[in-house]
Amino acid sequence: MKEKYYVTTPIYYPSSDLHIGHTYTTVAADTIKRFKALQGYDAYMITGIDEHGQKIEKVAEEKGMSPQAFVDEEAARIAELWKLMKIDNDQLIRTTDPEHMKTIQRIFKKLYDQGDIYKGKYEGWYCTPCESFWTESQIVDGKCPDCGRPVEMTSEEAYFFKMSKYADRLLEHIETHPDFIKPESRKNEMINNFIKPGLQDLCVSRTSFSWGVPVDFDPKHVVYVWIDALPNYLSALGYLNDKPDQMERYWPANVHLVGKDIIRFHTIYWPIMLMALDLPLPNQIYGHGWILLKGGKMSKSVGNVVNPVELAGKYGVDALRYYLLREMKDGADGVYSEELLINRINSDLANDLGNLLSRTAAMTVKYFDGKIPGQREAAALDSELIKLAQDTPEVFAGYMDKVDFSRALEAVWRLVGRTNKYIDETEPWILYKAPKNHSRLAAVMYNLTEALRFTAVMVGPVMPETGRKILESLSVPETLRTWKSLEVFGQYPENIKIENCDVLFPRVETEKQNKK
Ligand code: ME8
Repeated sequence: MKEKYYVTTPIYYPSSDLHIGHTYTTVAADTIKRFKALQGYDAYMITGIDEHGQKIEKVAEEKGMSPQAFVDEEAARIAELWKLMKIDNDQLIRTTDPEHMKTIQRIFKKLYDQGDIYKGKYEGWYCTPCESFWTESQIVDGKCPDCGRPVEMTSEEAYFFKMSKYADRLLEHIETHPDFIKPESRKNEMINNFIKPGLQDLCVSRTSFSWGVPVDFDPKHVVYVWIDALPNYLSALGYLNDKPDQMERYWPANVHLVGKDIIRFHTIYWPIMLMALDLPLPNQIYGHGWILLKGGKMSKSVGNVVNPVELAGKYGVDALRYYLLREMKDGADGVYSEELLINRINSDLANDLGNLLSRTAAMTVKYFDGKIPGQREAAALDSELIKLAQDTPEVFAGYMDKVDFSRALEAVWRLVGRTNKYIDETEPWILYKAPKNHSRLAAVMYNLTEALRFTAVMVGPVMPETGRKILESLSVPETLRTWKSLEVFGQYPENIKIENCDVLFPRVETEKQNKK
């Protein structure tokens, strides 16, 4: 039986349109899933929508809609966006799904029955747009420390989760599992800023609004935000609900991919909730940085967002996927710029990769009518290219497993660059002139084709369409499109016909370039 790999994204708020920040996380999770599936894992990926809460209630009201009608409409749009972005998610979890709601009610009851949740009174500062409670010491000049907008003092009866009870166990887990929180810097922040100073009990119900999962044994309360949202990773697998039970198959998650804005909830509240439920903890929570615009963080509530549908329409889905994964580095913040995106398309995609494919295909067609002869003469010059091609998959996989897409792609582009250089070094057009050199020419074309096969298999998880197009242009048989097939260079079969191919990535002409 195949080993499993379970990867998740946050479930996003549908209160306004999703932007390239959400697209980044989802593309990243999809790429991990595709890569693991390529390696032979039973890979499972979920994403979803966080549909409850006061903010959704308000937005729906402003639009003159019921909250349910509003979230239904948004969910359909989000599903479209992920389809456009070629996201191969196994489920799109919605917190309004009846099965998810069952899970939440049963978790709440279980935690209440065992004494981890108790009834008390909530008094404190509340930021409505962020749906966050803050203590006196956390607010900054009377404003929300996250978004800088005014907070309101609230007081109401509420249920609380005893966080502090599990703090020591959590700290020990984090300290004994070095990969649990990544990148490293986020781990230190969690330990020093949140866990060590002491955890406060978490407010887990509200009575001031009703758009949420009702607490079934005390229905004037609705379950409050994090305890409704986080268990989506379990409700997807049928935990305490009536969906097919896939807990044993997929839990614990291999990686929860999240932005740094919600790493605290995923590395503190979530593991504590799991401990209370007596469930194993996920292997890793990876908190990536933010995509910033020149002026600061892109955010739905600030309204300065970059629309992925527009970008994909203008530059292509694969180009956008590549740009996002290549430019975001080391889990740090990255600044979005259309100019950089265009540069990546023109240099990495059109110039380096696209030209390599079109030259290779065109030369094979011109010199050998598309069929590389079996009689091939190797030369010393080949070994460097072959070695690099053979070594690259391992380097690539090492970075992919560290969620370091940028370096993984850099490794592939080293191979692409080396392959282009090989064309310059071997000068196929000169070899072609003398028939006695044709067996040498055959070896050159063969090595180019193999190097491109390796490249295509590796880029496939990042750019599914591009990977497939390259493999199809080179008529690579299915059996040589697998990860395992990259173990040995030189498997490309004889008597396969290569055709001239369409341009992979058209160059983007900009006004600046036209002026030159
Ligand atoms: O927080 N750069 O939903 P949300 C990079 N519902 N990533 C970004 C980003 C940016 N500028 N902006 C958003 C919620 N993201 C909760 C989550 S999970 C159980 C509940 C991505 O719609 C990033 O993954 O505010 C971030 O963590 C997430 O979207 C926040 O989405």
